[in-house]
Amino acid sequence: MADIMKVAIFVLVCSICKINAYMPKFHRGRPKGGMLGTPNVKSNHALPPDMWVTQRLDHFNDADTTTWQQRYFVNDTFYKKGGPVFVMIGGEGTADPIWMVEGAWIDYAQKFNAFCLQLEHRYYGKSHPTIDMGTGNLIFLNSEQALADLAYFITYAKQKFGLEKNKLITFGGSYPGSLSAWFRLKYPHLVDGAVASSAPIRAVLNFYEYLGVVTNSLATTGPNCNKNVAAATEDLGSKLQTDTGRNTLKTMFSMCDDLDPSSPDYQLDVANLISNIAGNFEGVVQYNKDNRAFEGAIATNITVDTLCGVMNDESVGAPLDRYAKVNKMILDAYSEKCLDFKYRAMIEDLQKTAWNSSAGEGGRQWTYQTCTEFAFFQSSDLSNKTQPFGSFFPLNFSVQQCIDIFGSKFNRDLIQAGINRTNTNYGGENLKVTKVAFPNGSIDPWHALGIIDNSVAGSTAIFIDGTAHCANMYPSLDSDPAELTKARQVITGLISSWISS
Ligand SMILES: *[C@@H]1O[C@H](CO)[C@@H](O)[C@H](O)[C@H]1NC(C)=O
Ligand SMILES: *[C@@H]1O[C@H](CO)[C@@H](O)[C@H](O)[C@H]1NC(C)=O
Ligand SMILES: *[C@@H]1O[C@H](CO)[C@@H](O)[C@H](O)[C@H]1NC(C)=O
Ligand SMILES: *[C@@H]1O[C@H](CO)[C@@H](O)[C@H](O)[C@H]1NC(C)=O
Ligand SMILES: *[C@@H]1O[C@H](CO)[C@@H](O)[C@H](O)[C@H]1NC(C)=O
Ligand SMILES: *[C@@H]1O[C@H](CO)[C@@H](O)[C@H](O)[C@H]1NC(C)=O
Ligand SMILES: CC(=O)N[C@H]1CO[C@H](CO)[C@@H](O)[C@@H]1O
Repeated sequence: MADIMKVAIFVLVCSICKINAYMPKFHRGRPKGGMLGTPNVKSNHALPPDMWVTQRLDHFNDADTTTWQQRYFVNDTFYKKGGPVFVMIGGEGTADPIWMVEGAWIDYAQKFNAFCLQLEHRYYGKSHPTIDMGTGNLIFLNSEQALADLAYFITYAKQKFGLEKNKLITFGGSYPGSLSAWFRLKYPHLVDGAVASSAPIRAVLNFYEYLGVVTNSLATTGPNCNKNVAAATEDLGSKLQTDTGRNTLKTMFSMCDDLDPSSPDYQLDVANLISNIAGNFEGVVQYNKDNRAFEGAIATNITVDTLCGVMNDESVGAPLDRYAKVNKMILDAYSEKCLDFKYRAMIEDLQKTAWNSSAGEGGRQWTYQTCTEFAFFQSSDLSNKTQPFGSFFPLNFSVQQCIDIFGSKFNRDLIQAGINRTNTNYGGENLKVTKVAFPNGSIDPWHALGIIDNSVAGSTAIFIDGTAHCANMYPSLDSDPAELTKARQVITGLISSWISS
């Protein structure tokens, strides 16, 4: 049953990506499907059915009584009377019921006899508060409304399932990791402890540090990988200057279209092209070896070692040939015939407002949240040439997308004001919160915006050397690094102390 569903999902996702691949595989640090991937396991368990809760559209306007239906899942198999309630917080993609039967939190649930719930985030998956994703309708898409959804859902579910007196722990990875910490901050009477995995808790306009961590991660394989990427970038930059060079690049990188310097979009096309090529490395680093698969389990065998193995392989040719080979490897893994880089086509995809449009899997919604609340723009602006991907996709490139997708109002000032508001509202890295565990991985580019030491009194930073984004959430394997196993044990100890105090 689960396998049939996974095949169905796989076919669906892939039919979308074949019809239309203008949306990069990796956009704003987010792979299609969302930042927390699907556990990379073949599950024999039947998946629980969709359940629905009625929610207010606007939790902050008592005069607006409009409601909508939000999806959630239940697994009560492990529950024994008096056990805790565990809530997995949904994020910037469809909530996947496989998390109800697999993952580290399910192991904890078994150990602690917990009642498990997962709530899908508003505007993602099947949780549609408005008729479409028109820009005017997206004003109800933000983290504060999502936290209020969670508060009303928890109150409702505790009553419905007779769990009023039970302790409650929230779980989340990546953006939902931040929600997990922020929920404990805003609604401490509803939650007794929180696990906030790889949580970017500080909003920031120019997240140039991201490529810095990617660079450091590539450097773990030795100094040559970054050197060869830098050499490839330099060659690429000079080939862009001539017609012959541009034609060579088109063939080498299997581009779908010609690079046309007379087009008014030429600079944006180049920025998009190079940001997509760098995205090959970003996506692999962000999810290196972490027992996870997104988009139907493709490309999980491509690791940092694979990429750097190719970049350092002189038998392939010059560094630019090796860079092109990496690109081909990723295109093949996703069954894409050619590399799309047309900026306008990508923007048109992201402008579509129907729930069933290709960017409706979450690309448009997450872009809106980055343009209004968090930014996290992964630019190539790292100073002093300390990353090897060139300076082709500056901050301005990300800001321009907000304007082109949502309208001229969504300019840099609006984005910066949103960031200020987010950090004022939650505290940024000065977040004052207790009983929250913040696991992060040393090679995860997002850890640069996480809690980086035990400076948050009453909460616990858990540093996992050598792992990537949200690694501690996926099912454990015998082959897991000792650090990861230890992190899971620390989390178990914390949960035990939160539910017994
Ligand atoms: C809960 O998860 C366990 C472990 O995967 C599974 O055996 C069980 O069928 C699940 N229960 C429900 C109601 O989904
Ligand atoms: C990854 O696995 C696929 C399918 O099994 C295989 O075709 C591909 O060559 C593998 N790639 C690498 C880099 O090992
Ligand atoms: C999307 O939904 C609309 C209206 O519900 C329908 O007319 C259209 O055919 C659907 N498009 C796709 C690609 O499924
Ligand atoms: C630039 O990087 C080099 C080598 O890493 C370092 O020696 C130099 O001080 C840096 N310059 C600035 C302005 O940061
Ligand atoms: C980005 O730079 C281009 C070219 O310099 C300029 O035309 C455009 O207005 C800039 N966009 C933003 C949002 O600053
Ligand atoms: C955001 O905050 C910074 C300082 O924290 C301030 O200098 C800036 O003017 C603010 N920007 C906006 C648009 O609110
Ligand atoms: C909370 C946490 O684990 N922080 C770690 C994140 O990564 C940095 C750098 O690798 C560590 O220094 C932090 O301790």
